[in-house]
Amino acid sequence: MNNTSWSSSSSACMPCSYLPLLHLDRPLPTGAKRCSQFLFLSVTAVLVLCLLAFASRSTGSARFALIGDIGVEPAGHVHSLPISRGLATGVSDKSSGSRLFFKPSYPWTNSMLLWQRTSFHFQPEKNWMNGVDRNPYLIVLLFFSFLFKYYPDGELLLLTVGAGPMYYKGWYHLFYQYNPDSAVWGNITWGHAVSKDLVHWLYLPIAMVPDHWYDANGVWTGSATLLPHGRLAMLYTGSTLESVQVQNLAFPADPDDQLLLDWVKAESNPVVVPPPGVGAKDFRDPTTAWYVAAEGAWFVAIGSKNDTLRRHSGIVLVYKTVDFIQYELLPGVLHAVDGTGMWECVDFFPVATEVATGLDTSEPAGPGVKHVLKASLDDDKHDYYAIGTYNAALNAWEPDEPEKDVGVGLRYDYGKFYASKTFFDPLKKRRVLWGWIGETDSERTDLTKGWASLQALPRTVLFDQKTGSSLLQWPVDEVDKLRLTKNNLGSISLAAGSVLPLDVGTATQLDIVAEFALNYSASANANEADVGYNCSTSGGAASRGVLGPFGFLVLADQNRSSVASDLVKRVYGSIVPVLDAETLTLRIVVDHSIVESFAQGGRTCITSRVYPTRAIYGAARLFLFNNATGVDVACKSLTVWQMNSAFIRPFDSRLDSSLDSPATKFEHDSVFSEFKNS
Ligand code: DQQ
Repeated sequence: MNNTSWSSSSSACMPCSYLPLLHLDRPLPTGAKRCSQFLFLSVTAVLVLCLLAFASRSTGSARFALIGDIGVEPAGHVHSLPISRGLATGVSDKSSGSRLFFKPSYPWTNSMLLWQRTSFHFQPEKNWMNGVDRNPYLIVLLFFSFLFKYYPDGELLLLTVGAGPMYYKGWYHLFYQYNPDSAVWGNITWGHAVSKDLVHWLYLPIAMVPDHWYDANGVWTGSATLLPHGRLAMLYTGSTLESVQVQNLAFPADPDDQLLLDWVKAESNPVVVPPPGVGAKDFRDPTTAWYVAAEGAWFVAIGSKNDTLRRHSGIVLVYKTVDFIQYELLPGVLHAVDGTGMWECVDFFPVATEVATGLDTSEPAGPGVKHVLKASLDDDKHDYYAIGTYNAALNAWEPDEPEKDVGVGLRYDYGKFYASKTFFDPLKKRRVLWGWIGETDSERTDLTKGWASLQALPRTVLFDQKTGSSLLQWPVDEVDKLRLTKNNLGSISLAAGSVLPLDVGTATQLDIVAEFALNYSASANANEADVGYNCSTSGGAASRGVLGPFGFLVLADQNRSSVASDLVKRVYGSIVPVLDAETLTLRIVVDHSIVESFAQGGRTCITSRVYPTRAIYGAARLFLFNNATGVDVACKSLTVWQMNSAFIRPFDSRLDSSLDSPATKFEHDSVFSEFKNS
């Protein structure tokens, strides 16, 4: 690409030395198909987030939107063999290492790699972490755009581009899969950190290590269950000496220790082994148990797969227990979906359908209560969920909409987000979702920088009462306390083919909230011209359609933000329903190498990892753009906050020994009072 100036509007011009966001001489795609569920586009910089919208021809119908974003890709020599030990010990590859095996290495500098470390997302001080262990109560980028097209059947489509903490006696606890020796997966132990607010974290010593035959190959994912009278049962998967996946029980050495520093593994371990017909390496990640009063027992779900009859089904087995030592496998399966393969990190929890509040995991099914089943699909590394009806007596759960079943329908996040888990926070009566965000660079680079992977922002999860068929995910309120300088940029009209630099100061830690007004009549006229935008082939935010894309360029500079090629480059996208009387809203949280986006209050979310080589430190900037050829767009309101850094550091008994706080006074027993007499 040559250094030509480009712009077609009254807004600012940006010189480009690469494929420009607005390349005016490029022919528009014709006869394009409707946007599909996903938008994968190759873009050079870091990550791109796009929104495409399809305007409704009819009135009164629901409108939908697709949102998405783009991941990036450097030069060098073929690196050595991947070091991750996942495949050998019975879990799939956890990093992008193998895919980048033959990519030449980019000469990353220390300052580039240092910049990638986040400031308010949880990550260990060093080395590898992955999915969290559960508890009872858990660019550059970027182009963000919308594209509108009339949809003949009258829907407005907007196309765009873990396991959790537990609350225990005043502290949120996070246990996570951790390799103390290296920045790649292996030697999995339980890392441990505590927080008073889910934002500021204190590292504690490793909670559990592989030190028995039944977990010699790793202390894998587990879940805690708070029992009546403050007792705590921790079930986790151990990979044995022979790499058989078994379930083990552990409990706190001192239940009065608010920090839960020491754990005792039960003498009766393993408490559950793979049942007949289940593969020795396909049986892992026990859920938090839920209490079924009619049975006087606790139920625990475990993910697996059934490859008989070439079904390749993801399945959920349920065990019944009274004492967490003896377990009975219930007949049948809670649920199965053919073709979806191994289900990791299964989660099963109730949601209130008529009130905006979280429910304890043991809340029974009934009027106003539905159950969410979530699985992390080992085959494609995405977290899928469905909302449905649970019948404890039949050991059955059925989705409300079979066509949107687990693994074939909705996802928590349409970007990089996996092995998530929820927990019920009794302090704030909310259900909190935490996802694990892997790297999309190479293992080689991870080893150089000395760390890999982090946690997404904890998200409050609610049933979406407006759609009646999806969840809403939103960063926990405590994240707002990190907001510093507020830039209220008011209302901005953006002509087709323009880019507007936004003066918000340093642009590496931001919280961006925007509301867009869509010009439906203009969109209707544009649609008449039958010029479309195909998400699969459009080339990301750099390509143009009559109606867009439009949105934000995050962590951008005036050239391609990253010239590295040893990265996974990908465009992410999905549909966002925009209902009648709703405007299109968007929140984007930027924290160095991670960008989390929430459309329509969290109806659709996309998380990206980004590794700019240029738009870092003072060079990172924020732009609003409209890449449409025919339709202006109005950003009705735009507010951008600088974000503070969180305190994430080792626990210091001199500074942190005062455990008194309002949270400490919380009587967690009261939450389980319903079980006390059972
Ligand atoms: N990670 C754990 C497993 C789980 C997987 C091993 C999810 O228990 O299935 O580190 O990424």
